[in-house]
Amino acid sequence: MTVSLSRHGDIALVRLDNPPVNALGRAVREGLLAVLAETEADLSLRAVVLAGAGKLFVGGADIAEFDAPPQPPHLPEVLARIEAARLPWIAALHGQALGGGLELALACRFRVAAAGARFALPEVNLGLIPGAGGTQRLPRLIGAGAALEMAAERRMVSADEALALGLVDHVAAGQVEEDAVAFARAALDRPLPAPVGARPVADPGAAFWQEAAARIAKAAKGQAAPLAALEVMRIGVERGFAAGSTAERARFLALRDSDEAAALRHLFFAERAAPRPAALRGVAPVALSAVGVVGGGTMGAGIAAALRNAGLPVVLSERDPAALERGLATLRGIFDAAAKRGLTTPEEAAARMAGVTGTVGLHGLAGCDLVIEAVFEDLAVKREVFGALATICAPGAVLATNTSYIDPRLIFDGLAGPDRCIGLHFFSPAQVMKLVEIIPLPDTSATVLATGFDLAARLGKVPVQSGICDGFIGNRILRRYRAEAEAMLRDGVAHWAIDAAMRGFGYAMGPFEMQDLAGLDISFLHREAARARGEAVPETPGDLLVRAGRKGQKTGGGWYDYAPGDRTPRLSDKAARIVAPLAGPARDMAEGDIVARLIAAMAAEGQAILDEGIAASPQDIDLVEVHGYGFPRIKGGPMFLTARQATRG
Ligand code: 3H9
Repeated sequence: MTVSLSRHGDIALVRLDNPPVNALGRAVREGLLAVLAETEADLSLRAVVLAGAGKLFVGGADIAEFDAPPQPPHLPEVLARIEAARLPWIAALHGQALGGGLELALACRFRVAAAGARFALPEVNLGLIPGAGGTQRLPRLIGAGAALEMAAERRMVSADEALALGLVDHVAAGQVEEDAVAFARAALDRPLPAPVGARPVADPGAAFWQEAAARIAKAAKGQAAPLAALEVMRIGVERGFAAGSTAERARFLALRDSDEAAALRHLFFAERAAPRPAALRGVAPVALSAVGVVGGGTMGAGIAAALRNAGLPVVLSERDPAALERGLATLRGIFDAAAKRGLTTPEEAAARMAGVTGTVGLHGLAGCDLVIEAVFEDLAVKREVFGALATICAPGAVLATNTSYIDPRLIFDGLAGPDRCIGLHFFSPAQVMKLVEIIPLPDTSATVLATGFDLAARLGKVPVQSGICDGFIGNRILRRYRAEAEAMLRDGVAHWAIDAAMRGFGYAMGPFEMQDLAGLDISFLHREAARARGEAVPETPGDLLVRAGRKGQKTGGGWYDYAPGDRTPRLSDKAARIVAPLAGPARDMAEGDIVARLIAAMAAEGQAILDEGIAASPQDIDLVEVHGYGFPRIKGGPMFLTARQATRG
């Protein structure tokens, strides 16, 4: 039974039981109406306590239903019936009450919270607004300011905060269902308050709404939902509950069908599927008590920081004392910066640093269960590191390379215990970027593969398994993306027009601005090395810029000019003259066409990657692009976007 009814004397206890998160799917909505009819008809009852089974009250509406037309009974109607019931309903809230789950609680006459309960309206994360009265009842309970922070600005509140705000009436000292029954009995001795939807709400005035709209629009980064939540809340505050509810429902339904919401739903389910590949079901990972990191450069220090942020003890190895000192200083800088930004306390930053042991050479890594190599991208250097580690580390220790381009089969070739070797490709800055590409070799054991996934979960990262190819999934698509951008240059489209189009699409920067940030010299050196080996690598505009001393931001110029200490790209006549020999006769191209051509190239490469079995699913490719390369989340990823456009014709 998804909705069950039991009796405690004159109090009914309704329990929702719809694992894993008691989502308010159709069966639950029907069940609620059925118990409502039963309790309303039972004149021996005086109140109804509503609780959720399992680890939380309700995680929201059933997101899996949103790809099909809404099915009756609709949630707003169910909630309106609960609010208008003869018997007062008392929500007993534990774990979390999210989205439609909080809206359900708002339709009750009272709310009792367990001490650790938390409350949020996270619909905007899915490109939606609350669609069952959340934007209307919440301001009537806690005021427009606090309600807006929750509905439009992702604020989650604890039980104590909820009590202070008036969102809940009581925080349970003991078991929340029992407390709610006792609360109900006591409440029945007093006159009942008005239903939340019938309560008055103070209008904070036009200036408040305008200021909030400006703030929310700025933070929304092109997303429609946050501002829509404000707009419908404002209608309800200014024109009343009925007008607000009608506006809310209309906006919710329109957003539910939008590309933005479909994209965010796609990522919601992809992100939840990623950590649990079917092939690893039941496979236990290696238990990690200490992790080694070889190399204290930007990448190694970033990985060490990510490990420490997750509470794992770290041994950081460098080849000489000076390099170790630099690595430890980089790491300290990362923790101090986090404390300065208020992300941790100074004490916590110090504790994270205290959990790092520095060591010169590799012998200090002997006690680690996992060692991640993040040294210079050079096959011989990496082989030397693993040759030594294979004898230093215990036979069961996992050996991982963070290589981004070198074939890991070459790195580990001939090593004893090939089953314990794996690629773990982090993205810079590793303490921030969510993506980890997990690259098993032909001999990697399931236990070691499971350890990679387990590590990613512990670090709060998104794991994507990749087969072996040049650049794995992400850098291979990046190469294709850049090649297509350069092909457009040869067709006469200006680099700044391409950058502007991709920024307009939602990237933080375009492909040429990105090259300036990363530095043009590294890929130039790769091409030069290939040429030295006798490979036919055609001249690129990047070659011309580097030869002219323009390596990007670090030299004050690349594709653009940069003023000292300022990362703002400025158009450069000089750069334009340098690349002119490789650029076609100038022509305009509409922004939409530029974007379409680049996305099509990415999706085509993604399809090739799928066809070759390098990636398991289009979802995995989209996760790589969104979490590793800044693809705008509200567009869902190149594979999703291309498929959705194709179904539209
Ligand atoms: C809404 O409510 C709209 C209303 O305003 C209006 C309606 C008219 N639906 O995250 P986990 C699944 S919009 C369906 O790994 P955790 C999830 O896919 C909704 N399924 O667990 C996964 O399935 P599987 C507003 C859902 O413990 C499993 O549950 N609410 C839903 O780390 C476990 O998920 C939200 O946006 C759902 N609502 O975290 C909350 N939620 O095992 C979204 C989860 O098959 N959910 N699943 O892979 C969350 O934030 C987290 O899932 C939660 C649990 C905190 C609940």
